[in-house]
Amino acid sequence: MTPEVALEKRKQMIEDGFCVIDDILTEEFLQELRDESERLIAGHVQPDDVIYQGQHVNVRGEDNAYIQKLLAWQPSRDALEQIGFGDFTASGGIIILTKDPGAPALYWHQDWMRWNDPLSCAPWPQTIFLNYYLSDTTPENGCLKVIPGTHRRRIDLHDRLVPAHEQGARFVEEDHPVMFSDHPHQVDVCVKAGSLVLADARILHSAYKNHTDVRRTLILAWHSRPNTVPDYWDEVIPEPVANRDENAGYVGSRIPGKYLK
Ligand SMILES: O=C(O)CCC(=O)C(=O)O
Ligand SMILES: [Fe+2]
Repeated sequence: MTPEVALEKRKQMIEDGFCVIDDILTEEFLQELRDESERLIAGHVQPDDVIYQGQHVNVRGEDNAYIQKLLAWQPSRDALEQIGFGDFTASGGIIILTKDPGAPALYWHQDWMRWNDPLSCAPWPQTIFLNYYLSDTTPENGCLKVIPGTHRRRIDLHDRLVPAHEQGARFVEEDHPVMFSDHPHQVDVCVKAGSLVLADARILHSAYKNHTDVRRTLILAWHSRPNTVPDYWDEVIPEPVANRDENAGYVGSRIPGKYLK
């Protein structure tokens, strides 16, 4: 990645809340991950409550050499470093999320769990997901969709959504008119297998239903950085962030409050 492209990706993460980096995995490693994810899925029973997320297999790097290799994958680490995100560290595990043939859409949601923390209004990302799609994705097979800018700006949808995952969204009906809606500002994130999608945990995102007869597999790895101002940041620091009390013990929350304007 050239310095210009890296700067562009960082800008997109800050302004839009997501970006795509192509050709991160080699063809050989991609095939290893396909084989390994199929093996893991075969030995897994999908829980009933994750129909919208897919198989949902949790794997720790320390328990699986392929996953460890992915978490330490040098091209990804280099890309993060170039963008200025070298201080992000992996949680240590990944989740294999699928859209099996005919599987339903994923509901609109965001994954930030710290909405009581003033860091919620940081312009820069604190927690991101690294999404590795193991096949090409399209609206037909369940690609990701996002609403750019919603990691920092409240829109109509924020106040109409059922909170994500175990907090409610897993239990909504498949025809829920808001959770599975189309939004005028949504963007389809169609990628090539082996590309890397980076996204801010705060961004509103969802995924289409898989209308094909081939499984769409995703390996998702959460990464977070320290509660500090990033080295690259030379613009204004929002007042709540500047005055944040590191020892306040903010209670976790998935529901955006006063820090989402
Ligand atoms: O399936 C996808 O493309 C995204 C998955 C996701 O965002 C989630 O499960 O929280
Ligand atoms: Fe998500």
